[in-house]
Amino acid sequence: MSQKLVNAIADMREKEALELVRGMIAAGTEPAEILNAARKAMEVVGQRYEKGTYFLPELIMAGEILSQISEIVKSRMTQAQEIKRHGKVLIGTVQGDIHDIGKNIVTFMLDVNGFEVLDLGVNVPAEKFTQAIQDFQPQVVGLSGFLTLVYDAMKEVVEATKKAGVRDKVKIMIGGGQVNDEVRKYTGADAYGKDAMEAVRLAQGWIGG
Ligand code: B12
Repeated sequence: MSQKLVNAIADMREKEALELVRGMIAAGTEPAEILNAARKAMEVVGQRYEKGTYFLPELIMAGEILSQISEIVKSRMTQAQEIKRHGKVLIGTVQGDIHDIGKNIVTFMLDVNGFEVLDLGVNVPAEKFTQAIQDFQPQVVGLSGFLTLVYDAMKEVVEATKKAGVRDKVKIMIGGGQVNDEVRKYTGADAYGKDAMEAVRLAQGWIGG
């Protein structure tokens, strides 16, 4: 079932992919398994893009299919359980970058795992993060970025929190694309997470819950 879903997404068969997701949910499949299949499909899409068999329209289409899948999964999950909130996480894709599929999955997983999440969207300048830290008062800030070009923008956010005097009030985690521990050191963030579950574990470690 999961492999069928991976193929349907990777081959851009939107209607079939969404029907498969609905069927899997009805059959009681774990949301994590569905999201994992979606992630695998995005890897295939990325490889095809790198090989030159897919182009930007396919990337956009894949993004739209994935957003719809996460909407379906999310609506079923929130129906099924009353969520207790443990703490606040502020998240956004840093300035210069418009990739948001990975961030949206992280937001979704934090949300269903009991965190109140404020998502600032994409292409978010450093000042917008610091302003939101003051207004929303999160314990954790998540910075997403898929372009290697935007590591400087991540570093700028960390620097801006120091200038605004709020660096010691928040833990900062980064993730997306090729982000690794070297990037974390470069940016001055507290941790990096390779996927959405890691983001949840980090937030749980810092906030509890
Ligand atoms: C879909 C996609 C797009 C879509 C984005 C749609 C959208 N709404 O997001 C569109 C078509 C818009 C796009 C545009 C571009 N893209 Co693009 N895109 C991709 C693609 C195929 C998939 C990325 C994705 O969403 N993956 C799915 C998610 C689920 O991946 P994931 O990494 O598993 O996500 C997890 C982790 O990253 C982590 N995570 C994410 N954020 C965070 C945050 C925190 C705090 C934590 C802890 C964890 C975390 O959790 C996620 C969930 O588990 C990649 C190729 C690839 N193989 O990755 C290229 C890719 C990222 N794009 C690339 C490029 C170059 C571009 C463009 C510049 C192309 C162009 N010439 O215009 C533009 C960028 C414009 C801009 N300023 O941002 C390059 C980047 C190269 C580089 N090293 O910088 C890639 C790698 C493709 C390539 N090989 O060339 N793209």
